[in-house]
Amino acid sequence: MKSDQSVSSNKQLKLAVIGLGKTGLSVLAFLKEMDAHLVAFDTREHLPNVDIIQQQYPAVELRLGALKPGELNEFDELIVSPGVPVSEPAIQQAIDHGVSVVGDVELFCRQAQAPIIAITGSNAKSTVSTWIAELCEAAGKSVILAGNIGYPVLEALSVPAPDYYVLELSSFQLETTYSLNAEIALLLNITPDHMDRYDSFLQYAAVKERIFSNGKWLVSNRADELTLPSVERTGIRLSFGLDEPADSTAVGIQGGRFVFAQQALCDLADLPSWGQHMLENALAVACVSVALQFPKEALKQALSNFKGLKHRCEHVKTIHGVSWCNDSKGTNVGAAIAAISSLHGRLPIGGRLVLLAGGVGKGADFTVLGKTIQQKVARSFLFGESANQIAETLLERDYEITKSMEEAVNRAYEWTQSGDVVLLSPACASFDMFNSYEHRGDVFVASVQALLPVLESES
Ligand code: UMA
Ligand code: ADP
Repeated sequence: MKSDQSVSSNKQLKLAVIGLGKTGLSVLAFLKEMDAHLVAFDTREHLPNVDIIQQQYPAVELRLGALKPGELNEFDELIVSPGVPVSEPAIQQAIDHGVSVVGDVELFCRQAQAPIIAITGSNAKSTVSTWIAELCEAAGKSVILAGNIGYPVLEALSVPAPDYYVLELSSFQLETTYSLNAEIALLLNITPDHMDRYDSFLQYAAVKERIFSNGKWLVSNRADELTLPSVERTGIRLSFGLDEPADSTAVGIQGGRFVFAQQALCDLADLPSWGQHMLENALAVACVSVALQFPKEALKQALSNFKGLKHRCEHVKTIHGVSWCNDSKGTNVGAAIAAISSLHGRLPIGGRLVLLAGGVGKGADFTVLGKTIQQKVARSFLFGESANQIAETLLERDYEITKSMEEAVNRAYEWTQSGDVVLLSPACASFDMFNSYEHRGDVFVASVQALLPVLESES
């Protein structure tokens, strides 16, 4: 692929924008002023916003429906949205014809005028990216947070450059990015996800590792070997972990403090009491503070003020001593295991953990999740496409299959007693029953709230 080709330098270019969701629309806006022939594709036959697109971009040729064999071969460059697999035959044919295939993040990197802090991982990306943005602000720096978090990177180029861009990057985005040279690149963790899109787990892990391409500071997770940069990477290594730091490439915990190079960064006593996975996330944030030499006060402020994000292990309500927790963003096995382990480690004495899970499995193997559930969860209420597949990893007496979120919540309510914790951490995508993970979380919260009239009439 022609990674050095600049779409902004050649007036004769013929460009294809593939996928017309958030990313595709941001690409059209970015390329609007260019004197290039733009053709926009979407494999959906009917786009709800087609009239608006045609009105806003009258010069853009719109082609809807399945991509035809060979129809992309005539282009100079394809700008492909992250949700469109590059394995799509028409895209592969174009690659074979020497056509350059890039994503929006590549276009962004070619133009960005401020250092980039790039974050990827199977889980915790949004949490850590947001936290890093808050850290930069606590240190008095201006920052734009963009990428997979929901704000397309090219939209960030339409406003003045900040001191730092903080980019949450997915594996899909990394696949089509060649010019990333992050000031700091963080690879938080790697557990299986999107296995319906990759040939193997190792292929997925190798795509994640691309975050380190030409990076200055390369930050990895000591507890997860797959996050280490490959040997040929030249940047400065830094790792985070819950253990004691062995040398000055490591941030860790020693004597009740976050420590780097024998220096205390902050006291655990000054921070909220988090579960293990949030502590790991906080250590990743501390690595950024170390690399950018921010004052310790800024780190302490950012760590102690962080409120967490909606739909991530979010406490909803305690009803008659039963605590209800919304982790709807737990969309893969690794996330659900982290949430289960974190809450299990903090159960009140005699309390039991109850799990609500299920949805679109994305080709996942639920065996490891099953083992964790068997060890840590007293009862599971399963729903959606993968309910039976998850059930196969459990003992029959330990789960129930339910037809809806409302039914799962009601059954969990009937089953629990004071001291128990009910966790929604589905380990699956939401699209079989909901519009999004936010919608799923909202339905869960509404179902929990709806228990109250029942309670009121009971008491
Ligand atoms: N489309 C096709 N053909 C296909 C697939 C999709 O034409 O084979 C079209 C769809 O019809 C639709 C458009 O492409 O019109 C959607 O594009 P998209 O799926 O790339 O989604 P965007 O709206 O552009 O949002 C993307 C990210 N989505 C995905 O990666 C699936 C958003 O991440 C991201 O916030 C946004 O760009 C801005 O950068 C979401 C996500 O689910 C949150 N990410 C995955 C995750 O976090 O696990 C990776
Ligand atoms: P992402 O953007 O990668 O999906 P989020 O910050 O949105 O990450 O969190 C997604 C889920 O990941 C949360 O719901 C939580 O259960 C889980 N999670 C948070 N931190 C960690 C961690 N350090 N390791 C594993 N899972 C985590």
